[in-house]
Amino acid sequence: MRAMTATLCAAAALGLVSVWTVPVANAASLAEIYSRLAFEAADGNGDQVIDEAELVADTAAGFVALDDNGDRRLDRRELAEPDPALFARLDRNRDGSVSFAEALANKVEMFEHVDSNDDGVLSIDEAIAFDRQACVKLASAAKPAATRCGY
Ligand SMILES: [Ca+2]
Ligand SMILES: [Ca+2]
Ligand SMILES: [Ca+2]
Repeated sequence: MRAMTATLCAAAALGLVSVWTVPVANAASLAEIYSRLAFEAADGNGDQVIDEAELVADTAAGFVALDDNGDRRLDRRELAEPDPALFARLDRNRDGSVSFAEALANKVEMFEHVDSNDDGVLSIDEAIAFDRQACVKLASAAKPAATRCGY
């Protein structure tokens, strides 16, 4: 299960793609199942919370899985031609590719925002909120009606 989950999560771990945009009737339950699987995969020590070290490890795993040519940068092709607005948000120094530092900066920002009780770790409920926020960001960056969140 973990290997399959890792593949499924690779892109979503970076907040770059989202299965929360799947336009099916039961998308809400799919989204929550996905969030729980992603949470389990990211919770390396199994203590039911995701700390910042686990977030870094999860982001790194996703980054490596997407980096087809191994140059430690994600270009548009490796990101499956993302929406230009989304890409621009990730590519902070505007050099045309997303470095690990840029990908991580995006994740850490979201982590801090979603850690609503400020205890420095994400619970499952906060993680679901985190996923939902990633989806909303994607949906707002995407063309209207092209995607919608499963929550
Ligand atoms: Ca943990
Ligand atoms: Ca690359
Ligand atoms: Ca860049």
